[in-house]
Amino acid sequence: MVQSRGALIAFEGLDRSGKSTQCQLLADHLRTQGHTVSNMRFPNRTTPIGLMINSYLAGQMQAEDHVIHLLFSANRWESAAEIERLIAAGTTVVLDRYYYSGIVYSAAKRVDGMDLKWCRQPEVGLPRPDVCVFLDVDTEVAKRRGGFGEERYENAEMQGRVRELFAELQARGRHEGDDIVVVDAGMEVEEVQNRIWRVVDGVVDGVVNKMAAEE
Ligand code: DGP
Ligand code: NA
Ligand code: NA
Repeated sequence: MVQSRGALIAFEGLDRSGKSTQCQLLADHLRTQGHTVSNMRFPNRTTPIGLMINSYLAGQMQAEDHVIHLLFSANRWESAAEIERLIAAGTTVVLDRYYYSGIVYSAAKRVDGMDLKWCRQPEVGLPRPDVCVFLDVDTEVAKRRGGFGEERYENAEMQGRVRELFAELQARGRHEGDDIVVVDAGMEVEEVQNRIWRVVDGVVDGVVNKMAAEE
């Protein structure tokens, strides 16, 4: 039997949506089912470009809005070949943020000419997820979870616009092909986890079974 490919699963959400925790829990869950799983997060702050992004987010470096947009995108392209390689080798890859954040956070700045369409262009051609799970919490819930941190973008106004734009991206996705599944993340960790499994298990099975059927 030919080795089936791994699935590519992206998680998105506001800051403080519980995303990073859920990425880890999902990876553990898939491993107990016998899958090989790799976690990645974007921005990947360990590369030279990622270090610049980290400085920008910490407010230690200023950058023109188009420039930082392209750096975030470049930071994903740095890992594109690695993602392709892992998936092809049968590893399921779980991404903590991906190009959906890239599109939405920049568009939320309301810079002239930087609309969703413009912001998407540098992301075109990146490995496409089998599913994107958007963990939805309202900004009040997110704030109550220990408050937004110190980083750029972690304020109620920006987060509110980001949430609206994710909803817009999801609505368009039905026509434009980005499959974003919204999961209510305002509940206890276990309940959110169960809802995510219901979505992801079906997608992962679909990827594996489709490969088996094609053999
Ligand atoms: P995190 O490490 O998940 O807390 O993400 C850092 C912050 O950067 C968070 O506020 C979301 C934002 N972000 C992630 N990806 C992008 C991107 O591609 N473009 C922009 N402008 N912001 C992003
Ligand atoms: Na953050
Ligand atoms: Na995070």
